[in-house]
Formats: sequence, structure tokens, C-alpha cells
Amino acid sequence: MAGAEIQQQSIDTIRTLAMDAVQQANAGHPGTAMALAPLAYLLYTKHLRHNPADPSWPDRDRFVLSAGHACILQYSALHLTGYDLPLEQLKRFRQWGSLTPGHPEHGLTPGIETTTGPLGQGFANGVGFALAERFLAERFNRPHHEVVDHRVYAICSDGDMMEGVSNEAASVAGQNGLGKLVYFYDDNRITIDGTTSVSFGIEDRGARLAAEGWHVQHVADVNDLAALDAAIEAAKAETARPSLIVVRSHIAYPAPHAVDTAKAHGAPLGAAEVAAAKEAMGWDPERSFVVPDEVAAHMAQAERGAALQRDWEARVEAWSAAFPEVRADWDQVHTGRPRPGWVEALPEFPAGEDVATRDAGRAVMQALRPFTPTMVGGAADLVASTQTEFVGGGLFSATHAGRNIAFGIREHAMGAIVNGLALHGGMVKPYGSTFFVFSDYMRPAVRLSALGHYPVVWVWTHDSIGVGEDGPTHQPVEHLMSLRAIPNLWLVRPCDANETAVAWKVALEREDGPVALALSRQKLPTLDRTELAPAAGLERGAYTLWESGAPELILLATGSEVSLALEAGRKLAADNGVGVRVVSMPCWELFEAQPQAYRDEVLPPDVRARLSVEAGVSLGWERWVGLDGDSVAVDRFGASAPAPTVFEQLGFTVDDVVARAAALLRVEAMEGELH
Ligand SMILES: Cc1ncc(C[n+]2csc(CCOP(=O)(O)OP(=O)(O)O)c2C)c(N)n1
Ligand SMILES: [Mg+2]
Repeated sequence: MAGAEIQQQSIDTIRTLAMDAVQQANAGHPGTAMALAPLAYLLYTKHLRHNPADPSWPDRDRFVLSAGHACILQYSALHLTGYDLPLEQLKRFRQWGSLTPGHPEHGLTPGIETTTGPLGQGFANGVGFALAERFLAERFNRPHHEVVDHRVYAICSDGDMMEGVSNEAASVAGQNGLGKLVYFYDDNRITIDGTTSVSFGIEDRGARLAAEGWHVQHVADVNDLAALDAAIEAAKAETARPSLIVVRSHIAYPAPHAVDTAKAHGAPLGAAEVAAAKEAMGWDPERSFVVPDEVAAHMAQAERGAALQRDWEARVEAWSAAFPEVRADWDQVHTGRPRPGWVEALPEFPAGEDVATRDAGRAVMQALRPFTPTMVGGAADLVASTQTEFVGGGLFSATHAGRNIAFGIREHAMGAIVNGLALHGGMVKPYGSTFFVFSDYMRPAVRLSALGHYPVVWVWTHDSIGVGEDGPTHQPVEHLMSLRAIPNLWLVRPCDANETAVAWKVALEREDGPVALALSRQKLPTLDRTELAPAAGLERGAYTLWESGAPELILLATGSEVSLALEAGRKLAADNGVGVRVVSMPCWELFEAQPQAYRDEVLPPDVRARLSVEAGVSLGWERWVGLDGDSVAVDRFGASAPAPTVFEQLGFTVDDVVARAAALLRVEAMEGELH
């Protein structure tokens, strides 16, 4: 190892930058960054195989700061090792438009692999990275040609270890023997509310992960670089099990008064304490944002990083020459798109047959399978229900990287793991699935997929009261609307088998964010597209499915309620001679993105008699039905009974829809007379 003096100086540089940045911003989390400076130093200068000049080099080690609040630690390390993150950006920590936001944001700051901050998510994202690494290694490596071989490092705090999602993810990692994981648990015995003795004093975290199949070590003092280094080497040497290194640290060390206090977690230390800490380190208390030249030179990783990448590129060259087809496959999956020809391969479903959209989804997935060799995913123990399986794709296990991942009943970790799979690169469209009602159990990860623009697919089946006998606990009611409330998430609820195929097309084509599919358990009629508009209309979010004459009334529906609206519309037109338009509206977000002219074409502003029909809460439909419209909706919890009974009891029958529509038309007519 390098000389002790320059090491200490480097570590103290990280500490002072952390203190100074938080002090300047007058907001942030200095304590943990200061305490863990030795760990960041050792990782970024010795163990991490990374290249600051090319933060997206495919075979780099991945580093995840699951304790995202301590991000100034990572920003300092990135700056000092030579990433394109100038000191100026550290001075603008947490300011509008800076590259140093209050928690790490992937896609914004070079070297940030995933967006963290909601505790536990990063832990699980890292498991996704390791699954991706294993999958790609098995698929692309050849004897004597290792082009995929990297580790995943993560730093986790007490909060990460307390959150249930990390335990779910740890269990998945242990089950699958993800030996490339090297995780650190910052055992500082402090959280915001004070000492962990009040909330986390009994549990032996190391023993828990050991019981889940992890290789667990303890380091008594994070400042003991030799012990830390030895533990990291041992963790790297352990390839069959994921590794956890429990590191004892003291928050805000070496600030004389702030050390070991909860206050040091999330508040600036104050000018006097910053000065005192600098004095304790032998630094000039008057100066801030100081990076000694020797430290800059010592920590710069440009050369080491370039050499590591060159070495990899040489291996890739030899591998490409020996296996040109494998290389072509590699290039293909790294475009993030399926192989050409996939659109033509999408199935078309004949009219007349009744098909649940979950079953249509299954057929679509099988058709896509040859075109998406690195598309993996699974269900939270509901494969037989969600029908999201690549038949013949094998099961992922400790000994074989199959395409179907048995996430077990762990929706939350599934969500975060799928996010990690997507973030890794090379894995085209990873997906996770469960009952729609349990989307709640994975919502934090879904939110992050939207916030971080991750190209993942969420497949939720059993999407309404159509679940039937399982009753209100299993019948989603508020879910469609609450998911529509998440910015940048596309929620698609196809109305029949052919819309389901187009929905999957939309999902595969989207590159800048997640697409969620809400699919039915119950069978739905496959609409006759020779007399109705083509299902391709789904790509514009909403489209006129059918109409009779100039519209006086518009019925808007999604998913399983479209055929109901159609039947009601036809009846209204036939019996009353009303001009009716039926609009299928599978994706609000796509419709909102259409030009105004198209939206006005589908929903002419002067047609005010509008009725929405959707088996979910009405909240939000006002946007489309307006003040003069109405909604056939479910503004209560469902009930346990056969699905047709539940629909009938809650007002989803042709007669009900006709009556509600007729009432709207009567009001319109009366208003017409009054004018
Ligand atoms: C899911 C979630 N809940 C709550 C928070 C708010 N929060 C941020 S850090 C933290 C706990 C701090 O303790 P610890 O995780 O041990 O971090 P340390 O202070 O030791 O760095 C909390 C509750 C969060 N970021 N994410
Ligand atoms: Mg802590």
C-alpha cells in the first residue's frame, strides 16, 4: 500500500470536502461521509475497477451508495479520482442545476450507477446488478475469454439494514449465491432519532445475513486500513456467497464534539466545529475546499482506469476474433433493443375468441423470446397467475443463469432488483410481475423506475374487481389512478388480446422510462378489428374504436370495460338513434403526449356528454369527462363473489351504462331547451 502519510492526507481531504460542501450548502449529511472516508478512499483508489474517463465502460465494477444521504462522500471520491465532476460542483452541492444533488441521481452525475436515497433501494439494486453480471457472464464468456467479470460494491447504513426491502434482496442474493457482491454495513450505531439501542439494538445483522447465505466479516474500526483491506480481499476471494463486511465507525469522526451524535447525521456541523475538526486533523481551519496537489496526484485514477479498460478491450478483441457471432449478439443487446424482426413476430389474435389479456401477454412473450435474448424477469411467486414466463428459458439459480427469476414472495425487492437489472446495461427490458393489487408492495421501486427513467416493464395482472371470489383484499380499486399519478410512468390497460400485443410493443420500444401493463385475469372478447379501429391506435394512448354518426355522446373506457362500453354504445345508437362514439383509452400518458389536434379529434371539445367506464375509482376521470360528464366507477372496496356478480352489483352492466349515458343526454337536452 501507499505511504501512510499520503493515505491519511487523502482521507482527510475527503473529510474536509464533505464538511465544507455541507457547510456551504447549509444542508446535507456530513457525519457519515466523514466517518467513511477511509472506506471510500480504499475502494476508489484500490479495489474498484473503474475508469473515470469512461464511467460507462461495460465491465467496470459497480459501486452503489445505498446510504444515499451520504452522497457527498461519493461526490468527493469521484472528484478526487478524476471523474468529470469539478471542484466547482462540490461547491454547488445541493443547488439548482448542479451535478451534486442532495441524493445521488443516476444519469445526472458521472459515476452514479443508480439513484438512491430511499433507504434499502440501493442494496436491492446492487443485487440486480449482480444477477445481470452473472447472466451476461454465462451467456457471453467463453473458456479463456472472460469479458464479463466484475463486482458490485455497496455501502449500506443502519437504515438500509432496517428496511425490509434489503432483507428481501439479501435473501435473493443468498439463494442465488451472488458471490460478486461485496457489501459494507456502516455499523455506526446512530440513526436520526439517536442511538440504535432504541430501535435496532437486539438484532445481530451480521448473523441474520449469514443465516441467509452470506459470507460475513467484521472490521472493528474503519480507520484500520490494513484490516479493512484484508476484509475486502477476503470478500473478493469468496466467490460462492455474497459478502457483507460489518464496519464499525463513528459518525462525524474526527470532529471533537459532533462525533457519535445523531445531529451529525443530517445537519452542517457549524463553522466552529468544522474548524475544530480541521485542527484535529492538522489542517488550516481558515481554508476550505482544499485539495493538496499531492492528494490530487495520489488519488487520480486516470492511468489505472485506462489500463484496466485497455486490458479489457484487448480481451474483447481476442474474444471477438474467436467468436464473431457472440460479439455480434453482444453488440445487439447493448443497443437496448430487441433483434430486428420482432415487431413482425408479434402475434395477431383472431376475433371472436375470448382471451384474458394475461394469457395474450403470455403468447406475446413467447413470440418475443428469440428476439430478446437478455430479457429476464419473473414474478413474486405468481408465475402461474401472471403468465409471465419465458417457456423453456430456464430458471435462474446459483448454478445456472436462466431467464426466469423466482423472486419469491418479495415484491418490493423484485421491483428494486429489476431496476438494477435495467441499470446494469446489456439486459433488454427486464420485468417484474405480480397481482395488480400488490403493486403497492413494490411502489417505491416503481416510483424510482419512473424518476430514474429506467427501461423496465411492470406486468400486473388480475387488474380489477374481475378477480372475483378472492374479494376486496385482492381487488385493486385505487391502483390505476394512483399509478397514473406517478410522473413518467406509462400505465397501459389493454382492452383485448390485440391491444395487449401493441401494449407490449410500446413497452419494448420505450427507452426513457418504465411501462406498466395492467392485464385481466378474466377472459375478454377479442374485438373484431374488421369493423372496429385497429388495435395500433393504442400507440396514441386513446383512439376512436367505433362510432355511429356524428357523436353526441362519448363513452371512454379502458381494459375490460371497453367491450362493455361498446355494447352499451351500440345499444344506445340502435335503440335511441343517438350519435355515439366509443373511445378505447388504454394509456393516458401516451394520449396526453399527442398533439392537441389529435386529442380534439378523439374528444371533440363541443361534445360534452361524456361517460367514462373503468372498474376503478372515479377520481381523475374529470380530466376527460369534464364538468358535464359522469363516470361509471368503483368508489368503494370490492367484494368477494363470482366476478360477474361483483360487476353487476357495482353497476357494470350494459343496462347501467346505457342508463347513466341516457341521463347525461337528458341533461344535455334540457340544457339545450333552457338556452
Ligand atoms: C425509506 C426511507 N425512510 C426514511 C428516510 C429518511 N432517512 C434518511 S437517513 C435515515 C436514517 C439515518 O440513519 P442511518 O441509516 O444509520 O444513517 P447514518 O446516519 O448512520 O448515516 C432516515 C430515517 C429515507 N431516506 N428513506
Ligand atoms: Mg447509522
